[in-house]
Amino acid sequence: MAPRPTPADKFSFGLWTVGWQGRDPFGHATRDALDPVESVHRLAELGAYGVTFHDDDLVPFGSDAATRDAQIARFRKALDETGLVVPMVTTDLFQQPVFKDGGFTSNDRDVRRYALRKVLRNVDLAAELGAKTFVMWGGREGGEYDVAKDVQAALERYREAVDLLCQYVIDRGYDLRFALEPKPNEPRGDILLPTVGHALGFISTLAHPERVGLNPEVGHEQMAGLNFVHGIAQALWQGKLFHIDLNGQRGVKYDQDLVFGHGDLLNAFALVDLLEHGGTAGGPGYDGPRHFDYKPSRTEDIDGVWASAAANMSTYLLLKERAAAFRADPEVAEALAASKVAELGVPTLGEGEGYAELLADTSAFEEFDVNAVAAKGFGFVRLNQLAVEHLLGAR
Ligand SMILES: [Mn+2]
Repeated sequence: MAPRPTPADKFSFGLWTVGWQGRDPFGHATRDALDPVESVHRLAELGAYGVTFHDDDLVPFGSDAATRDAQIARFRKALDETGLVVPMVTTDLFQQPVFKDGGFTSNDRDVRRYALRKVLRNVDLAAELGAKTFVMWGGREGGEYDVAKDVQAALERYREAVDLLCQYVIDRGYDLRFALEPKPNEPRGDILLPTVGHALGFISTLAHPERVGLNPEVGHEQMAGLNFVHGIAQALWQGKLFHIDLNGQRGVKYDQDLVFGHGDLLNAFALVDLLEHGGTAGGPGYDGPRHFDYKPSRTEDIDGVWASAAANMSTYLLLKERAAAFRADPEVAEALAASKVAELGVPTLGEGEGYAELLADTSAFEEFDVNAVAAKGFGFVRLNQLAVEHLLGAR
């Protein structure tokens, strides 16, 4: 039996996830549009604690001020009725034709100024609704033709935009941080800030780097053949995991946005173990929202939409149970010790030791038995098999 989620689990969903109608480049919608108010009620019934949105998910693009106010009021009423919170808000700078060459990094300066205005308006709404994180996925920031985009200039404009937004939230006194969401490609042939590593490098150049972190997505790293757990571990290590997008992806192909765990299940197990328990050697875990950015497959009807939403949460909770059992198993503790996993947390140099002391230590080199140490195995396969047996419920 899958455990039942409660708001204490901090599960959240984007309106665009359950609201996806199944339109893809090859086919029409397979489901009717969902009213955001209905989504709020259904997600609350399923045990979620939060709901997130792009501006245009909540208020159709181009609506007049009265329509916008009325729609926001309906949404707030649904939040009040259900107790759902809005931990994160994001801006759509990718669907409208005006953004076909991007928002912050469009070659057209007028488009860049319009994009900034669209985001600033949405930052005000995010603060009003109590969101703590403002995600920026630059899906259209990129290109297809190397000669048509000056990437250095594009990064300069990207930085200009993020610096301006940071200054705005600081001046307004908003308790809001920004989280960049890397993705290698799709919809652009190549997207700027394609991986966790690229985004971390970019953040280090900003005027207010402390205000800006990451919102990595499982599938986005795995589309590039990268190990998501490694990316998350580095983001945690640098204090930059501000938010996370959980979903499933099967290898290097288009962005599948499957249910969490419906891709690389072993990597998902290690991810939940890391988020819940931190590193074996004592590095930090994660206590923010467990946000699902998935798409209910277009083969599903509306009942399948809600079943898939529930499946994300069930899978997470099952993996959390399995990871706890793994951590509590004395045989695992013994295997972890045999593999010296925690020993990596011990500094390579001793207290107060520098290169002079290291050079003077004959046991580190002159007397070090290279062949004896090289002959000894690490036992990593046995440890991984214990993880597999816990994951499969065999222990
Ligand atoms: Mn995705």
